[in-house]
Amino acid sequence: AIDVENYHTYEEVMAYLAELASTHPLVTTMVAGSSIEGRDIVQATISSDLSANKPIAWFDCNIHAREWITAATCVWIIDTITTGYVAYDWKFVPIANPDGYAFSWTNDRLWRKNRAVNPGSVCVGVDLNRNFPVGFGGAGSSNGPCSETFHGAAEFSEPESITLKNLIAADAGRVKTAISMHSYSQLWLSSYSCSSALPAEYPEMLRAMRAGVDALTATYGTVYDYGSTGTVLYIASGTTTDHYYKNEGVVHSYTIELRDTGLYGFELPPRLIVPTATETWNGIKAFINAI
Ligand code: 0X9
Ligand code: ZN
Repeated sequence: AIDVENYHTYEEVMAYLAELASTHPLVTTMVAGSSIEGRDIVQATISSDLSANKPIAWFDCNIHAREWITAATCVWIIDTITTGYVAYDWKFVPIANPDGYAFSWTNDRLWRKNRAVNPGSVCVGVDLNRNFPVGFGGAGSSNGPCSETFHGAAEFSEPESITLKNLIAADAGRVKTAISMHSYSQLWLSSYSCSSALPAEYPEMLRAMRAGVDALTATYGTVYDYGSTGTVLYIASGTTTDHYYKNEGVVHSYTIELRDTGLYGFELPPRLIVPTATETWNGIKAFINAI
């Protein structure tokens, strides 16, 4: 069991997932890859029948180290759906950037990137959400290793981004929706993020995002904006969401920026974990019903 009302270290989250897998019939886990410092990148699957090849709802969480509410929300959702939402298989990478996450606990609460040593630079880390191929190296990313949005030496230069790429590719054709959990800003974002261009399926994406946001807001009145990243937020090149959409054909590929809008920012107090997760889950359920 895990105390979902508090934030937890990497080790605590991994211990919880291992315990769930060994005690809960619907839950399996797999080590999908290793971080630069050798930590496991674990995917948890919740399925009532793995042989049925159901559509998959897939989540990456905490690719940005300091965004602790995202792992906490994914853990809360895992804990909640172990009672079964059987039309889908649910897959989560609760901590997609284990080294950065651990560093944000021990050294620097506001660390964002992974912990890659950058040759020729004293600065550490690659922004994993700039390390994917769509628009790699373009607007909203930096070629400077000291930048918070450093895209890395090449697309997929980092083991953490390769791991997510492999997981999505392994389930190609079955992933009905892929959601990257981030914080903060209260936004539900679609492709494209590498430009202000709109995908061909944008009307369908808007309809689905609206269904999710309406149910999320109906929970506690939390206001969300939604739309393509390039029009609602800012242009960001080399992101997960554009990769899942453009290269893996997942139309319902989104980035959700969880609470808040800046009062606490990345340091959302623990008392807001359960409300944030509850409203987010209501939004995701309504969104899933709409697609
Ligand atoms: O800049 C980012 O990577 C994300 N914002 S954050 O404050 N969490 O760092 C936004 C990325 C949006 N990307 C896509 N929708 N693909
Ligand atoms: Zn983020």
